[in-house]
Amino acid sequence: MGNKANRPTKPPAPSPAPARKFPPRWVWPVAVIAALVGGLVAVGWKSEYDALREADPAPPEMVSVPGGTFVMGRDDGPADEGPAHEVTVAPFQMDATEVTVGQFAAFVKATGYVTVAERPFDARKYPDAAPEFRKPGSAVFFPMEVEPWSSHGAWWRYAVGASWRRPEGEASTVKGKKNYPVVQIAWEDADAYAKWAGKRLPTEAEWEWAARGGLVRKPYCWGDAKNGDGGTWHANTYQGTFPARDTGADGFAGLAPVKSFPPNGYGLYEMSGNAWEWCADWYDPGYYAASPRDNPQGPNAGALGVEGERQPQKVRRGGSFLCDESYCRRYLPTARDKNPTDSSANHSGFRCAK
Ligand SMILES: [Ca+2]
Repeated sequence: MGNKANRPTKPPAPSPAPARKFPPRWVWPVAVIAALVGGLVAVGWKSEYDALREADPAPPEMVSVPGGTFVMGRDDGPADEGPAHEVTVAPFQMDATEVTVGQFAAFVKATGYVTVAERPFDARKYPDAAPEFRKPGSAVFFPMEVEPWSSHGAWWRYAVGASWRRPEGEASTVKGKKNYPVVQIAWEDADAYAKWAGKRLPTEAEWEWAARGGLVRKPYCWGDAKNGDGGTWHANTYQGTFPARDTGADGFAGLAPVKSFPPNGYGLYEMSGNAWEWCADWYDPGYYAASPRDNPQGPNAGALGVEGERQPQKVRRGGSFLCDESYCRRYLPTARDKNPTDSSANHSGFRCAK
């Protein structure tokens, strides 16, 4: 029996609000969003590896290259390698290796230098550029199944975000590659580094003289043997089916760290293969017919319209890890190549002289 007086005279109070659940319901969507954002930041962090962490403060090793007279070029090769002609070069110093990622990082760390590939698109300089070229980036090699002679250069793609810090494009880094040649270097970048280091780029004549390492009119920088004959590899080039598959029989499918192959007679490493090396000279395919005998410095200006290129071009030498016997034998000491001063790719680097 209940006590009537105690009966409620008012409607029962609403039951008390249930105790707050912990964690509250809103936590879960927020946590999911936070995890997604965190994941994206982590991925971004990975691609934004700070290349300056590779900076190597040690100055590049240089070797003394004696002066001398030699036969530059050849008459039995591509037209621009002739005529073979005598040239005298004064003694000079040359970097023993291609400039490394570590050495270039030290330069950028000290100066804040921004390479051509990293700079914002310049619409005044390239008013006709297609939309895909209007973001900073550079050329990257993509292996593909094509017949190289009928698809010249099809294996080059413009990769947004490619630069010396990310040589193969946005997802790549130079982490742990301090001793690899720096690549994605335009002539302007190489020249800027050389000036900062109190050096200069070698002339084309110095380069060829140095590449021969004291040998006289030999087909290769190391002598007569083909690269890989008898299992001996002298340079980092391309084996397999170009441009589809590099077997890396020489030990490297792609760039090799500097000093991976034996030096030439002057103590210079990888003058042949690995990365292209910019020279000081403008390129003119007919220059050898008119060049001076003593210390030629190249023509006063680059030839225009060479192979349809609208800009004047600078010489580069030595070939790269993409040179192969079937398509591009330009790792030979006489072989010439050229590119505009603002052009870079993941096989183009440099070394300095003084
Ligand atoms: Ca190789």
